[in-house]
Amino acid sequence: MPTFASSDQIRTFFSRAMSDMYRREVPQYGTLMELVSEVNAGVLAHDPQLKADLERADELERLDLERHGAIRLGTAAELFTIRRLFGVMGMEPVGYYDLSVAGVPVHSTAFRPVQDAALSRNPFRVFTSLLRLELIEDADLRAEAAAILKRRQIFTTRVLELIDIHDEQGGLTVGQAEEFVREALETFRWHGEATVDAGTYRKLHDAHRLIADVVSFKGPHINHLTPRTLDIDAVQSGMPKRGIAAKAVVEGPPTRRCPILLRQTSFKALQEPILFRDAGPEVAGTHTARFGEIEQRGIALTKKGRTLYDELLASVREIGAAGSAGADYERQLTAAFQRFPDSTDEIRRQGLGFFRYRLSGKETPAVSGMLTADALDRLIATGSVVADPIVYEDFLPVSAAGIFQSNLGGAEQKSYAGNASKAAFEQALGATVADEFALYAEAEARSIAALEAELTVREG
Ligand code: OOG
Ligand code: NI
Repeated sequence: MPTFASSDQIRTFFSRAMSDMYRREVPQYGTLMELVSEVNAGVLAHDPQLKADLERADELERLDLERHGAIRLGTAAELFTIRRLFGVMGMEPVGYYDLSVAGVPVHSTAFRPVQDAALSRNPFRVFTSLLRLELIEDADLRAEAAAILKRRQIFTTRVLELIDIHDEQGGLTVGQAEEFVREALETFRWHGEATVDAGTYRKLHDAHRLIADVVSFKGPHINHLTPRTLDIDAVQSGMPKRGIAAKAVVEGPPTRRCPILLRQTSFKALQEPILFRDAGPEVAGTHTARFGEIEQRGIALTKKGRTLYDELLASVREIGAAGSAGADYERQLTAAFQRFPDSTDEIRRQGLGFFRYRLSGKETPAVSGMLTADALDRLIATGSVVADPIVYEDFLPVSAAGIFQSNLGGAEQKSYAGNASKAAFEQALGATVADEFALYAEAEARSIAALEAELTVREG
């Protein structure tokens, strides 16, 4: 039996290789990474309690590794194979995001690890969108775009072989894993030459900038990578000082003592030189797609918590207006979120967030039988049990729309009749997407079961 590289290892090789490649391709991403590590180091130095909490929750080590990226695919077949490719690295499709309601002709999922241990080793995720050609109004253009996409092969022959080998053998050796990562990287690299002529690019671009981005190139270039920060406001205000043009507002909830879900901001996509393949001499042009982003993650919310979040956010900002928020947006957002409890204890008591429970080690509690909610509350009150917030590992559709919009040129506000099509997406994917709420609920339930078992052992 050969020894296989673990999927966590392969994911870590891959996320490092992607980060190195993107840093070379987009130097401003390197500058952003430096800013984020300075801010994170500063926060940890001033907040020993937070440092201890992160250490205990197994999050400190993953902090510097932590990032997500995003790609946009053109066809169902590409989505199907990308699922198999990410599967080699232990990344599974979680969640369904319909962005058509916000004027972006795609629907998406996030490929990410789902097991607790895998998440704490390396939570690398890729927000993956599939272009919805059926939303192009012009039938001729729709057919032309489909024909162009049909001709391309975004995967190397060798990566396809290695995916098959992985699935047949049940793993890859370290040597195969290294080769797999090198070959997989080819799919995500930037290509400075468009596969279409300038006229076709223009037509696609006029239908929607995003359509030109997906259809005109050889592959789905990674369009951003996102490190995690402990203080997104500090990074947001630090960006201009380093010559980085930051997006106007931070997406997601406002600044709070107790972070919930996900806050994100980005720097504007760069205008990059490209070459068109015209008959005759090559024609120079530019393309705007690639950017950098930062995120701050907080506690995962239950359905009840998420409903409250959605309601408060919608009271300030309609989804159609994402990205065009006014100057006093932040003040209004903070005011609206007064209604969302700002302590972990209150969030837990009201059933708004997910937690992992563990013994504090301070004293031995006396409990027998089932660990009811009341018994758990008493153990927490007496300090025997601690509730650690579970980190939100997913994305937010309104925020994602805001990030898309700010990088497509804020002025563009097309709208498509909202029509989520999860079934069509899953059919293309060749699998169902996992329900993120169920994953958090299971993680919480596992911690309670473990606690129950531990208490029983002590009793016995
Ligand atoms: C994806 C934008 C969404 C996020 O973090 O919500 C996103 C894209 O522009 O392809 O990255
Ligand atoms: Ni992102």
